[in-house]
Amino acid sequence: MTKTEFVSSDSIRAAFSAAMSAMYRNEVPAYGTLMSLVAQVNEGVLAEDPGMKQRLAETDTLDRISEERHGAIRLGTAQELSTIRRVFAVMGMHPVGYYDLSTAGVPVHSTAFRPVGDTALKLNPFRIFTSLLRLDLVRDEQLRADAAEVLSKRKIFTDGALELLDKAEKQGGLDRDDASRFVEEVLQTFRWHDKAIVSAEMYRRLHDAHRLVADVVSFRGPHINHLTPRTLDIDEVQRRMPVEGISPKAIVEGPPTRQCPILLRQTSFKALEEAVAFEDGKGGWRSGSHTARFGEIEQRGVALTPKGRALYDRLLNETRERCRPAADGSNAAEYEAALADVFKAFPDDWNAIRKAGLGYFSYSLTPAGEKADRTGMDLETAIANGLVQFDPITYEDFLPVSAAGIFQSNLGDDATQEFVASPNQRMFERDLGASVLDEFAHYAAIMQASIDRCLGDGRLAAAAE
Ligand code: OOG
Ligand code: NI
Repeated sequence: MTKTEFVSSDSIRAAFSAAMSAMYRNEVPAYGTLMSLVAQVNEGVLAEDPGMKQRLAETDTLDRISEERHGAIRLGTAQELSTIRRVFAVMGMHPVGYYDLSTAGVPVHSTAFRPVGDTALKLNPFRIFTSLLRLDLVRDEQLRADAAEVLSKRKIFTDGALELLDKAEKQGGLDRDDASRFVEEVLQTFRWHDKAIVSAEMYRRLHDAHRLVADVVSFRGPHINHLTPRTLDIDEVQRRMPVEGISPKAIVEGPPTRQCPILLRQTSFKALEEAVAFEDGKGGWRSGSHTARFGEIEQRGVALTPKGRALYDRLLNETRERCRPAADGSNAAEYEAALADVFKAFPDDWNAIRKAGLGYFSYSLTPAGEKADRTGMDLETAIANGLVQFDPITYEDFLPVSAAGIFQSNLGDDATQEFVASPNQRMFERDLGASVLDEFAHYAAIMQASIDRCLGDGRLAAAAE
């Protein structure tokens, strides 16, 4: 009997992300325009910075520079969430982090399904920010019951996807043919449906509760609501979007432009109003519209420690107290100036960030370090003597305030609503059927492992606390 050859989960994820990209460009032409703009800007940056080009070539990421980094979906039920967890696991994507968006007036909580570990991230970094609707935050009891009823009847996965999912779990993998069928079947879950599963009246009631409630409940499935390629110069893409005829959101979310990038900066073009049909109750259709889908770009920097993150959060709050960005962009310049000014308090030098314990770094021996006798030397002395070097660890997760900004700008500018903040990670993990990985613990472990590799031969004494 011949042994079945399974396709790696990394290559299933790569095929899935390529299929999503093709589908989305086809469904949302403005997204194709954004992709070309990103590719042009990235080429321009690389032409001007041969050093960066070489580093990217060395780490084998140059050809994939403008590929998608993430997308997002919004689910309606615990059952959908736990099944999607199993589906993503087949692609090597695991839940990392818990995000409570209720604080920002959005009735969902979320996690990011993503590859974990350097090799998997390098092979294909695609992740899906996945939100679960919180009907418990909707006040109108009748509406809550009606929405739950609609959601309980829909089936967001094809039979083929579910069969192959079972097979993958039983066998511990999928062969080439099954893997490509799996990608095809799973892709169907994320398609756009221009026919709603509710009446215009029901849509209106859901929409009045919150636009996002209408977006989740009214359709047959969780359409992918955006995809996000990586840009090497987010400010430049933001500037050039209007030239290409796409309308950017008012400001870039996250930290300001810096020498040493931290966390995540992102921006998007505003969601498009699209034609949809609602049930008319007589077996026919009534035309209407729905706004949900957009395109986004991201630029990532170093992952911050809890201390660095607390400083980031404090400075961001301080900025927003000085100047709250208006959705129409009227005070965008003022906001950017305030952001740059307030963030002067965040060191903008890798070694300063590292020494202040604000960021996570990966340590390695230099060629001199490999040869030197480092007996009894501590980490800082080894660095000072050029025996150990350090590189920033890239932040691979998301930012709740930025996510809320992205949600808001795509829900319409008047959509800000108050919900009582009520994080409920326990409920989320119960619905997910698993616990989420703690992002800080994860980065800390990567850093510690790199220190241990430098200290491993026992010639270098531990210095990092
Ligand atoms: C998700 C928004 C979060 C991001 O980049 O922060 C997100 C959504 O709109 O469903 O993707
Ligand atoms: Ni996003």
